[in-house]
Amino acid sequence: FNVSRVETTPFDGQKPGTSGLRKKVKVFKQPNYLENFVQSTLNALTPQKVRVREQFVLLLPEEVASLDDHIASSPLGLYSSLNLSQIDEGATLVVSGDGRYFSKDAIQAISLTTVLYCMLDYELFVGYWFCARQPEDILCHFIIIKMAAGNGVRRVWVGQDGLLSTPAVSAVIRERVGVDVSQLVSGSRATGAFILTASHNPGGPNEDFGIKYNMENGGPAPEGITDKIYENTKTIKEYLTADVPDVDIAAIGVTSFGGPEGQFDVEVFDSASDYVKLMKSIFDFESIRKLLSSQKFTFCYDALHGVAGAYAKRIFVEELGAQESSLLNCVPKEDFGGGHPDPNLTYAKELVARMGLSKSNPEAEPPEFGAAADGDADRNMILGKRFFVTPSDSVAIIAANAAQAIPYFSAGLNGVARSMPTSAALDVVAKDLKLKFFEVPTGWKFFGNLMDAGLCSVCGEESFGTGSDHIREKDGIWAVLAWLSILAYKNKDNLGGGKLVTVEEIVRNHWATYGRHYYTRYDYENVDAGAAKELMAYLVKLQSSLAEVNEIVSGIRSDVSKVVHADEFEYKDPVDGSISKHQGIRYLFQDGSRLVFRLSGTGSEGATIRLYIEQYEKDSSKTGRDSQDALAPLVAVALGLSKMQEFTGRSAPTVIT
Ligand code: VG1
Ligand code: CO
Repeated sequence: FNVSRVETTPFDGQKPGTSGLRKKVKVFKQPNYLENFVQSTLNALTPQKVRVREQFVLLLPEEVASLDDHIASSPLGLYSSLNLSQIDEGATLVVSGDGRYFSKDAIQAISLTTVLYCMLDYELFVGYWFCARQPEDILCHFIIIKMAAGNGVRRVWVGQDGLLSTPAVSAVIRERVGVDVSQLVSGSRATGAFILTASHNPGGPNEDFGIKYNMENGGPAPEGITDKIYENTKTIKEYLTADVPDVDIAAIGVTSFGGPEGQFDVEVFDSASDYVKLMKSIFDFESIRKLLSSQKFTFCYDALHGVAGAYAKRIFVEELGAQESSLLNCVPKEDFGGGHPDPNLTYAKELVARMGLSKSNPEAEPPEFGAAADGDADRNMILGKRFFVTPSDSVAIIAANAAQAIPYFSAGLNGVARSMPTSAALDVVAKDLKLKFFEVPTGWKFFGNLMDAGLCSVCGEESFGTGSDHIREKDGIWAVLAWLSILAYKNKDNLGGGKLVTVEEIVRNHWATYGRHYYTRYDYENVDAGAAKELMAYLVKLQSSLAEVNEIVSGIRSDVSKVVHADEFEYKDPVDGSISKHQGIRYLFQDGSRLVFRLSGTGSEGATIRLYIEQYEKDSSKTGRDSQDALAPLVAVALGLSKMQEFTGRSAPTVIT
């Protein structure tokens, strides 16, 4: 194939948000829009990450102790542009030798940079979560494949039909099981991924599309990279692409092409097998199978027509013996069947009704356990019979039970972490189990560094995201398997005779032990962006006088405690020292209650204001209240303090979770 340079001009607003770039489909469809973003991303990576080819061996003279010494003593400074630590850790780099005469010169002659540009191998993994969403999605695959070829990438991996869940992409970057390792320099690892998803946002010609880049650890690109990508999008002048013919991504197999820099392969592989294998290595499938196939236990899983459907049948039905009728909406659809693929009490209507939680339509005998996923299957909602588990409680309960119930954690947890707006239920467990604990800004990218450094095993967000260090994304099906493991463990002696321990009992017992964090989130979607900014600015300004704040608070409700601290959340990454500012406005009360205000970074239109409300109740006689009742005073304070209606014109939120 031939490579060509295509001239282009920048687009405004290509700033990756909380989780990549998300825009309306029609925005993405503009000529060059996607190409600009992809090229800007490739340009934001070190050349080594994109163009590394073939393993190479350097013969070092014997008197040179290490490559570092050698680089330091290089008279021509030929290595100066090469930072070895920047080379993809997966690309196997072997440097050794007998040091005979001329070795030094030979090494100098083969400029490392030249070698890296021309000879090192590299695998760029393009993971698509949902090929057939739109004809233009398929087009989108081809655009990226061609650009990858044009940029000197050696090999692209694609899930069959372009389907891969976000957690499966993360898993596959980290390890491709069953790949012919001898063909890959970096063993079974890839160096990065483009994930095509707008996650829980609706899909279809008039809805959202999205793209994000994940790094070689399997996690979302950190802010340092996304900032660079954004800068690149503002100045981009050209992109590279190749005239590679379209590849049939429905058929498993490798297609090879010859290009100016050598061979380029596109490999299409089964979307589920790597992920299934990983899950089997984490959980005790045999004990979950006993539970799921027991007559006493009933189960229901709703994929909301997202990509989780591609995994649900394999895992829950084929591997674990659940009834096929327990799967709802498990056929992936390009528009999610017209629904909003967000697993919460508002949007997962069918599941909510089936679980007996819909007031208008109480089901006679709901299943014992129900769960749902979002479009790209990284989110989860956990339900018991007529019972909702808040995501903040869910991660705390998983952490409290992991070591007993999940083989992967049998040696105990390294530590736990939550996003700032997530309730402090996890904090209490961490304290009790004497675990390291971290509070990070919203967005999964902040957990990755902690996990890479071995500081965190289990983490979660209030936004229905739960996960562990098995990958570097949140994982919807993992969370369901974690809950099923806990249920299987607690019921291992009850499956024959005796009464089953229910989801509700597990949660209520947890509250009795640790206290309960009443929690709710109000979302005001598609608010005028200017009005949302003004509201946030007003809240920041208000923070300068706690006396004034408390006067307002007590004027609204005399039965809430005092605000003792208010700030804008700022995070210093303990691993790389990077600082993230303006991560949400917090009002902290004397009794541990909190109000948090944030602007969403995943919307595609207007602004979304998120208001998080939390109150801690230690007294076990008071942990059984209805959460909206318990939180009513704080809600009133939050709405009054922020002048929500005045700024936004909204008398009620769009969604309450
Ligand atoms: C939301 C959630 C956040 C989550 C992010 C991505 O972000 O609040 O917790 O990590 O979505 O989830 P924001 O900025 O809109 O509040 V997903 O399922 O889109 O990958
Ligand atoms: Co998602």
